[in-house]
Amino acid sequence: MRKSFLSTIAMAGATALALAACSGSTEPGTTNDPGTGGNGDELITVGFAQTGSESGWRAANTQSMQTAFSEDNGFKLVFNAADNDPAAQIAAVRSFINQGVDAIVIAPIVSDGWDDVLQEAKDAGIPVILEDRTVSASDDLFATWVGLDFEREGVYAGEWAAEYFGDTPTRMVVLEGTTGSAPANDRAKGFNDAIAGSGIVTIDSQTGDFTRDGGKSVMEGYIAKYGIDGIDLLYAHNDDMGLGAIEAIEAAGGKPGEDIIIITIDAVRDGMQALVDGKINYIVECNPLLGELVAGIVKDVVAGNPVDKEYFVEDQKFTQDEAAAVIDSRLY
Ligand code: GZL
Ligand code: ZN
Repeated sequence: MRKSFLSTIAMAGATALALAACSGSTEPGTTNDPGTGGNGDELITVGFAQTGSESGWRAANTQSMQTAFSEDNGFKLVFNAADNDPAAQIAAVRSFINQGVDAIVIAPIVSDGWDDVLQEAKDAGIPVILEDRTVSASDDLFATWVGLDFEREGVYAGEWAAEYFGDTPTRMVVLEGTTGSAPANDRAKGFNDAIAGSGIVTIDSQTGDFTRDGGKSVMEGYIAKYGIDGIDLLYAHNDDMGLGAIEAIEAAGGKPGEDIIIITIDAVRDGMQALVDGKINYIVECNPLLGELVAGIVKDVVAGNPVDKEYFVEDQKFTQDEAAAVIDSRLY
């Protein structure tokens, strides 16, 4: 019985292939192929909804993703950068659904507001893979999240600050990441948990939207309000806002890394250089090189192989001396 059952399947399969061939199936890799995913020689069409180009980290992440999702690797990449605008990013995902891509990858700008469009992708049978940040929608609406442990990054930063200041009364200002984004929420939580019991007090906390300009203008406001000597510590949720703040501190005649101790997160090249130069005191890495891992997982998802619900990439952390030792060998 079993043998004949299998041979029936084999026959059906062969017929289906023959039909597809003689019906002149559309060019491989075009977006209206019925099933471009899975076959060895056809390109997998992937819609990638990137946040935008707000920081050095983002540039490194985009580069990593575009390199991994190449035609040589079996992909046709449809790329959209949403200029840090959540509504534009959701519209981009909707257009991927309408194009009938084989899979959608999203680096969600903010965590909320994703339920409807993720449901639409699910109804269209298009798997969604989150990279970098994640969403608050239930996890049956996406195949997996390939990201970073933002809360742990905040803990690493807070632990260093608590160690450095101990119970000395310390006035801290914070440059928060994009309001409502997973890294901003979790880096704040991790840091605040880690400094509990220390002498560090948050005197102000506003978003600089992960950009240098944002960090610079918010820091200018802090300096106008408190004065350089009214601030002991700056915690910036990414290097780029920290670098903008450094410009503001120096413009006001202050010495970043001395008058104001600075801790940031990312460890991109410019941040690591400022750390080596003594203008930043401690950096927690946030690894943007996720492309290879995400591309491999997309292939598994499209092929119907089981995948985990989340994959974390390890982050390191650096003092000024540690940065000097590694800066020339880093990939970003
Ligand atoms: C974190 C990433 C953040 C970076 C910022 O993984 O989402 O967004 O920390 C980037 O530099 O803009
Ligand atoms: Zn991170």
